[in-house]
Amino acid sequence: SEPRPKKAEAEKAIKPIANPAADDASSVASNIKYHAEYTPTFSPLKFDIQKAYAATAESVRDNLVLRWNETYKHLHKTNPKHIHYLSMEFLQGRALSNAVGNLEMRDAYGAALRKFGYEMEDVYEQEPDAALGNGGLGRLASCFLDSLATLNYPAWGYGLRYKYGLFHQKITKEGQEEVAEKWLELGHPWEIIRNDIVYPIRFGGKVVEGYDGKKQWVGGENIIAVAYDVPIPGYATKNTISLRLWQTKVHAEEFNLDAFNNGEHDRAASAHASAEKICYVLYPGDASVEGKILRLKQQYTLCSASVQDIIARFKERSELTGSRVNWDFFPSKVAIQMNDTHPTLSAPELMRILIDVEGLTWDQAWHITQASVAYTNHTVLPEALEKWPLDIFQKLLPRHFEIIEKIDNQFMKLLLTSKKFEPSEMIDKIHHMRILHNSDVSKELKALMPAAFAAVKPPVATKAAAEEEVDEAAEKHDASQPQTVRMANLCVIAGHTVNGVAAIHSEIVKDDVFNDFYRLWPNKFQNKTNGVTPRRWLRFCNPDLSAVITKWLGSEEWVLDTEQLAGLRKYADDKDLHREWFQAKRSCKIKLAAYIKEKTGYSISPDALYDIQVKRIHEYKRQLLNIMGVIHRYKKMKEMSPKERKAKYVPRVVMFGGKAFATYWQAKRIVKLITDVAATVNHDPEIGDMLKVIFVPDYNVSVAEVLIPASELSQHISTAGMEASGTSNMKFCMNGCVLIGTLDGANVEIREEVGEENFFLFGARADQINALRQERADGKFEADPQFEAVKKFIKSGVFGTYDFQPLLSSLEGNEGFGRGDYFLVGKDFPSYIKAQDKVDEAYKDMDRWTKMSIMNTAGSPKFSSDRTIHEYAKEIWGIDTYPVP
Ligand code: B1H
Repeated sequence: SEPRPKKAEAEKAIKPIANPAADDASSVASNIKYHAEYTPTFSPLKFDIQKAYAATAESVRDNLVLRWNETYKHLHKTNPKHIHYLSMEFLQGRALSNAVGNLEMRDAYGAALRKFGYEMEDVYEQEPDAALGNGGLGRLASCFLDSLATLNYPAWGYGLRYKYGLFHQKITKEGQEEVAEKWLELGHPWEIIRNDIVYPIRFGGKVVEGYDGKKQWVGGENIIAVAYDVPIPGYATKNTISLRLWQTKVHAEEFNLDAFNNGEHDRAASAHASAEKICYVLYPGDASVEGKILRLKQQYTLCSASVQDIIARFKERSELTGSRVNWDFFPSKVAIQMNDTHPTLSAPELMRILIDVEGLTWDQAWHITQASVAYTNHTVLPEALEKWPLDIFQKLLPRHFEIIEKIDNQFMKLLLTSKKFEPSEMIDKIHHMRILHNSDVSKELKALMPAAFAAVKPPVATKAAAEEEVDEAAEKHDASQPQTVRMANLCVIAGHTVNGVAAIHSEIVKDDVFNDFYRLWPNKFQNKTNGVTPRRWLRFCNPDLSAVITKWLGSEEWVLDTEQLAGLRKYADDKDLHREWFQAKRSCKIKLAAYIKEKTGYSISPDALYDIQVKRIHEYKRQLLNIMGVIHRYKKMKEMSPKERKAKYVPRVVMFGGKAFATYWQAKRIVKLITDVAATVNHDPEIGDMLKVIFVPDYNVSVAEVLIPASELSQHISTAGMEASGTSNMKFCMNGCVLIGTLDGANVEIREEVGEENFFLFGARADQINALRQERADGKFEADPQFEAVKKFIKSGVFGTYDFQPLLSSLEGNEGFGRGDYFLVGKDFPSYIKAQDKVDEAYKDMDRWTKMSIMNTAGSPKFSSDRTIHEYAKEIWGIDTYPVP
């Protein structure tokens, strides 16, 4: 490589220009220099790496803005149907490396930065992750945006601009500590404020009726939402779409000058403070009433601003043709996807605006709303299906409450007359399916109910007696129970489509979670198996393996057409490919080892098997099963001679990463157990490189980009039926990592695609789980002696003095809250250990292992989010591709 010139010399040699850089190093370099001088966000004179990052980002942004404006113009002119993806979470990660990759300008930017004495990778590292999400659900939204742009679909992403992203995780002697995250502190070059895109948002107040009978929502707290747009470039296309993030604030006039001058400084700025706190953090704790109100305000802000924006554009584009706005066309121009129940309010908000502001009738508005919105369910965990206390909801959103009440009544009527249920089931179905839980049934409905009963019951003697019976049945559930608004029920009722996120999950949605709704509307339900973008998750994060793939497939077309990866199958036994594949994997492992050394101080050998489990810490994901398996292995090793040890096991590094919700104590104890086990095992001279345990702190998108390429075995070991899909499983699979897992979520489909001989399966199946829990409750469960020995080993204090009893108690007893091993760790333990022994067996034969690895990448085409997005586009949204010419 060429020698690096001195920085000062290099800078002088480059003339700054303002236009976006062309695809050559010197034009890129002058553009970077231009920004260092004329878009300064850091002080002049020095050009340190931070400034290099900022100037490079701005230079790349020029390119994106050009494409962005062209895309907007093209779509404005052609006016096709757009998808609007509403999500409370977007886990974007870093933008610079991704944008340079999608623009296919890696070489030019790399060479330009070298002229200034910097390596591109080091400059990339300067960027903090945009972590506006918790985990899989948020990252899925970001992968979807990448695919929507890449495939040239007309699309918008809508979210909130949280001031603090997901907390940073610090690992101390006490376990996990949370530290506020500050992605905006040094400025965020990837966002552009749109000062002209501002919408009013109201909370509270009351509903008044004008003499024309029209409802009006007045008073209350009034704030505004301002648009910040983030460009989302497609790969190898001009199309660049927007992620529009809303920031809450109030107009300057709300600042109370009088109060301020009277010394009441906080009161003077209270309107500002109240508005701004809405966008402070992602998922504020909602145990308190205050917390619930804030969370609901966040959700309403996202929905109201986005729906107002969508409507404004619809009207603007209708008027372009010179005709009056024809609302009947709305569903042929607008699709709205609700990412889980968090954006549910977009449905009643659309109703409100259409009726109260645009003057449509209820029926018109209902038809338009239903034809536009659709709902994705991401979980079957009952605690995640959102329910808002009715009183809080009604106070904060009185007009929406009225609208929901009417939707609820209309739904109950439909149910009563649907003939899909036996009249004898009807009261229970209403109780289970209606939106307003435990709220009174209106008179009108009560009048309808006797008819429902009459069909099966002997005729009741008098009308009064019939009514009495109905009253009794209808109110059976009402008494003294908390009244709530069930958002999932509203989604299913208001949306035209409901989808699950993996085949098995979508079956559970139909057979279990929403079975009654499925009986009523079988055609509403679909499956859309998740996917991940092969750009970020293979091409960019794993250049070593990508180069091997491209060489053997003869082109880089697989980046857009993952089906081509299947072409690797025919070389799966080729010794030359094996050698190159192994080398690529090894180079990723060496990079990871350096990263681990830097972050944890532990040294790990690149010759060991790298075994990784990264995801949110949750009991159902069973990191506890993994660490107890590690303890079992450690204990066995200690009982063996070095020779026996080598014969049975291969050297292994077991790595964990993931954050626990701040108040999820059991999850935090699991983190503590992992780090305590690591502290003992990693310092045991008898064990050495045969076993190392690593907790990688502060897992996020960028950390995943280092871990996943280096992984050889990855663990996806949730209790069957509980993980809706999982998406990291797909990323590992693409990167030639073999999975150990249960038949849960997308594992089922991954195993089908890669072949069962290339997947380590264990554990109970989803359809056995209920019976197994019952067996346990009946006291019929026989404990596994190895599992009991592991518990005893922990209790003996080998891993220190921390009290793990509250954690171990969850595995003991037969039933009860937090007891009785609800997640069946003990039940699945023996079969897990067997599967892990098979892993060691397989890894001893490097040819066999490398073939398994190749077969995983070759079997991964289905898990591209491009496939997923094409399916949504065709089967749910009804949108077409519009490449910018
Ligand atoms: C998933 C969530 C989720 N499902 C509530 N549900 C949240 C629910 O802050 N909240 O209130 C946040 C997140 N996240 C995940 O979605 C599933 O567990 C994964 O299995 C799935 O792969 C992912 C994407 O579909």
